[in-house]
Amino acid sequence: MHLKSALLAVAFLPVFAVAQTPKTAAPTVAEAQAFMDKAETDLLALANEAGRAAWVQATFITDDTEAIAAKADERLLTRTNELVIGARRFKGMKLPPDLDRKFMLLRLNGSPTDPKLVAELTKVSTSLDGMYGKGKYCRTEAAAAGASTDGDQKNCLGIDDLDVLMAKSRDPKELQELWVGWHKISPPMREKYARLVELSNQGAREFGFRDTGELWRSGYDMTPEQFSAELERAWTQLEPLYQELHAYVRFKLIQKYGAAADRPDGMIPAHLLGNMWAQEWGNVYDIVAPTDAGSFKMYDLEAALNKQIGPVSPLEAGKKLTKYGEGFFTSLGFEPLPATFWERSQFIKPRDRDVVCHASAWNVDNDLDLRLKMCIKVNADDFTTVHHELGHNFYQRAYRKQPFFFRDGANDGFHEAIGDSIALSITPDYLKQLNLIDQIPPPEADIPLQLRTALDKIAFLPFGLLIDKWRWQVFSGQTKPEDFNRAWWELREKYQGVAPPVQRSEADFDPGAKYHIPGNVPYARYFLARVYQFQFYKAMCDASGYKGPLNRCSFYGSKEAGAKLNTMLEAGRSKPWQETLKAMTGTDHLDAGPMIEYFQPLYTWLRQQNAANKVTVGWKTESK
Ligand code: X8Z
Ligand code: ZN
Repeated sequence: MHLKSALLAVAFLPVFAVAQTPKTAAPTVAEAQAFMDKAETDLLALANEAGRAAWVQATFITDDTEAIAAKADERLLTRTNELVIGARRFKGMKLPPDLDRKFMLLRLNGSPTDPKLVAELTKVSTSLDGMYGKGKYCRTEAAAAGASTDGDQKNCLGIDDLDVLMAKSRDPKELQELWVGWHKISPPMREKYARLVELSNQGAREFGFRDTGELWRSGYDMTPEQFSAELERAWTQLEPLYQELHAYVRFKLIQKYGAAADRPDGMIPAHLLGNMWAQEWGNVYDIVAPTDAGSFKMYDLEAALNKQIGPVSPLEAGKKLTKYGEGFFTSLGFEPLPATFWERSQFIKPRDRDVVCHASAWNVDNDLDLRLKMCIKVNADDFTTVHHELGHNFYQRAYRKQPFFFRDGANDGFHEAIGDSIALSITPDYLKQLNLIDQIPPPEADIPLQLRTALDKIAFLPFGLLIDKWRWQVFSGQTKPEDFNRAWWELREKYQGVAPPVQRSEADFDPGAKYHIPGNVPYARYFLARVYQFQFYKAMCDASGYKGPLNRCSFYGSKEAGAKLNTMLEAGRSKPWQETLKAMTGTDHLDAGPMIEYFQPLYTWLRQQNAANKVTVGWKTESK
């Protein structure tokens, strides 16, 4: 199932239905089992229909495909509602553990029970997704003059093109122009988003949750309060590392850009970090590279990939980039992807229609119909993203034999972490084995290499945390629609220490310019994944017999690491994630330890640099 459909399969249950349930004899375990069997059969069929419709919509956005996808989601949600209501009969019964767990998972659903409202919810939700997919920034002739874009004749750029320009441009004026241009796609989403929040909350409430945020936080085999506390605990462990990185990067950006990067409050302007959302900063490595790394010069992965892939069509290039990811998994002992994956995936942006370029991985029939949907460009970011997405696909295939309710990640953070834990093995050793680089860098390259990784991994943490902090406030009503943008920037300033490049107001709707808000995809999963992936990576390095500093480990080709991973993947969501994690890593909780171990040398180095440069660590915000 497509991840988003899985989450849309979150439905509701009306109170009046309880009263309508005829009074019968106490139900038996056999009846509960029969009820669940039927539920799984029905939901599988409806989820597959919704998955197929969602695929066509995401790869060909039109009013018709939106209507078809919304209708299929409506059918899925309506049936889910009926089942959650029907399941009330079995509440409180002593059931075999697997059956009990399936009922628990079924109850993690809640959408409005009024048919009109559920229809409206799926329409609003599909339409927001389409608005993001269709989003473009059309540059004026003057703005585009001198800029290297491969946009179409009207100079209209989709997010795939903008990603490249944000990564490569070193002109603060141009970066600001692109940032402002893209953020114009979202004000028209504001009203619809506010309605989505109302409708989704109504559903959650009908089913006994305080609001949609609480419903989302309930899916982690612990209470919602415990879940929030887990996130805070991990963030507290990692925040000092983020702060040092922030201070160092800010210092280097000021050296490069001068006044354009220098704010008296100590924050970094959000357009200067090589990424539209300042969520990952690896693209500005060249600006912040250490000057004391001896003769080591960072390799240019993009150039190396392009050279090896050769002068082929963009589609061939996209497939070849994907093959690197598949090759890693097969080296661990996994079967190659099915032929249909290569036939049915969307590897590149089609020339003549709107699609959702934001990368995703699908299993359209919850069996072997695996697909990737990307608008691939051959560069370092998409190389990582391909591994990320294939992690989803290999997970989907591994748990496909589980019953329907267990065909999912142990939790959604696991799903997001698999491919990334593989991508951590893209070390110089690995790149050398693939003939992408000629020489293994010397030991003094470790700090630069760790810095390059930290710019993506550590820089992401506060962003990964704040997106759902914003949404939880919105769902709970603490943040009202008239404060959407103010609350957004308060969190971005507080957690990330980044500031908007130009004045913002409630005429803007900046959250809507980030896919997961209009896409309605929960985001705490990515924060979890940033931490879990180092736990998984360490476990697989250990399984492969690797000894040495964690950041140099690659378990490429290790069948032992692969077997360990496969055991975790095959289990799907059949057990509480704590048990699955324990079997994999020996630990039963989210643990920042391996991530901190990985970056320990860099942390020491950053502190030395910041002290030597007399840099103030931290920043001031009005809300702090
Ligand atoms: O959305 C994604 C994946 C698809 S699940 C490409 N990611 C987050 C993002 O882009 O914001 C991966 C990293 C974080
Ligand atoms: Zn993902």
